[in-house]
Amino acid sequence: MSILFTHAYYLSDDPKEQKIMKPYPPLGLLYVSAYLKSKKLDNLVFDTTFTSQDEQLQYILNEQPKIICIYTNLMTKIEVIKLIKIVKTTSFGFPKIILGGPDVSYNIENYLKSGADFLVIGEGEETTHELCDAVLQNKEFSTINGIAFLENNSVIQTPSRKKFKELDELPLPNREAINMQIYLDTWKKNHGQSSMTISTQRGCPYTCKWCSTAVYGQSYRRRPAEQVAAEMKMLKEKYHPDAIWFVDDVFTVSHKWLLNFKEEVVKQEALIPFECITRAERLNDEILAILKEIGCFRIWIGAESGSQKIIDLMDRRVDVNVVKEAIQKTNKLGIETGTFIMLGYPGETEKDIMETIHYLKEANPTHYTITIAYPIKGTSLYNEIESKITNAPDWETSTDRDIDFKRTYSRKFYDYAVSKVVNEVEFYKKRNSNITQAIKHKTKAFLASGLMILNR
Ligand code: B12
Ligand code: SF4
Repeated sequence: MSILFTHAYYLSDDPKEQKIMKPYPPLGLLYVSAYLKSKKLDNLVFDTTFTSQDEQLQYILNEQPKIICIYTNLMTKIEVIKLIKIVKTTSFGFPKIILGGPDVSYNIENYLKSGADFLVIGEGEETTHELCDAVLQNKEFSTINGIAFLENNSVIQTPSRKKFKELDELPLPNREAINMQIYLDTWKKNHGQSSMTISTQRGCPYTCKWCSTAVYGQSYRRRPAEQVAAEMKMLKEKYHPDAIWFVDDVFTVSHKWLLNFKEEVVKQEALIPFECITRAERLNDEILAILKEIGCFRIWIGAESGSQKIIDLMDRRVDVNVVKEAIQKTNKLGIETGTFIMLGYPGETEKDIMETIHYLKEANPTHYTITIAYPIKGTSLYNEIESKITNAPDWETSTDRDIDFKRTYSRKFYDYAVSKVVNEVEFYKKRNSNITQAIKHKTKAFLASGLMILNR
């Protein structure tokens, strides 16, 4: 086979995820593979999640593909580059390397100089099809929109490709090409229930400064509700998942779509319990009732901070009280809630961190995650802090997560701030039910406060 799709995420190399054990297949790559297949460009998919790089290399050695298309994101980048350097040799037949995915758009020169032959910028389906066809037929490729390549060591970037308008024309992700069962079994073994992903939406119309819009831009396009329900019905019959995660940026952004979706899942008997991410101001009593009715068991509602000042600095365009109320209302309905917190955003002070603790106590989400803010290339946040970068390690062997910049306090301060937030919130939750545990958390929070002072 001439074309191989692969990625470079190896679960066995990810101790953090080995504790979480909620793996999902690379959906975007499966979308592109399916599109090529629908255009009669047969291709193979080698899914690395449950394999090692050695097994992947052996596979490539056996298949000797002419083109290797690799999904690249911020975290898998280092492994992708290692992979390129190994396969661009005689024993692998010098395949052409095409990279796509969210990390390539703003790191064009670096990826090309690391050995990639072509980058597919933005949505992958049409561009990868035209590019693979040109490479295999030895046709001119410089007229293809949405790509980048090197010519005489200079970067050539062709005009951007128009976004795919009619999402219903896209074939479903090529899930048959990979071993879906191993994902389902891993979930079942670790959590008692299995889960799969579905994408119904492309793009997000909002402007949060730290968020990467490298693939879909500030667009909003939606698949017809009827087609999404049909996909759920198919997954239900073929894979029997216990749950679905809609990987959409703002699942309830369109209330009209959600009403249609409700009708369709009921009509097509396609209901599968699901979780989704949305924004607080796109929820109201009616929408929450609909979500509950159609099997939504968890809603992730972003706030990122309990301080309105920080939310505004992020250009998140939401009122912290609206987020708090949305979480409280969702809890009351018996739907689990989750929220994301970011510490160390430029401009954040201790007062803002205290407001975040207060917000978490009052909102009381079932789950929350805390990230120390980092600048993804191409985001407004990156552009804002670029002149304040204090640590930018070698590009090929580090990720954007390793970039540090001058913040209000030292980097160490924020590690202790995370501990303070977690322990204050745990103290608050346990103060009336488990006094021993509560005291333990209060002591840890006290210690963290001391270390924050020392590391200011
Ligand atoms: C689901 C998801 C996850 C899941 C991944 C599970 C999985 N295997 O799918 C989990 C929760 C594990 C996750 C983790 C992380 N994620 Co994430 N995630 C997403 C999310 C919400 C959806 C991805 C998706 O399926 N989209 C739908 C598909 C259809 O779109 P797509 O993947 O972009 O594919 C299109 C193109 O990229 C391209 N394409 C895709 N693959 C390929 C391959 C080739 C060869 C080609 C040519 C083209 C191509 O064509 C596709 C179709 O047009 C996106 C946001 C988003 N809306 O996309 C963030 C997103 C991808 N994640 C992001 C980040 C930062 C992370 C983390 C680093 C977060 C963290 N701090 O830990 C980790 C990294 C994990 C890891 N080790 O890789 C960023 C990526 C930024 C970047 N520059 O890389 C995004 C864009 C979020 C954001 N807006 O900032 N994530
Ligand atoms: S954080 Fe969510 S709402 Fe904000 S721009 Fe990104 S996807 Fe859109």
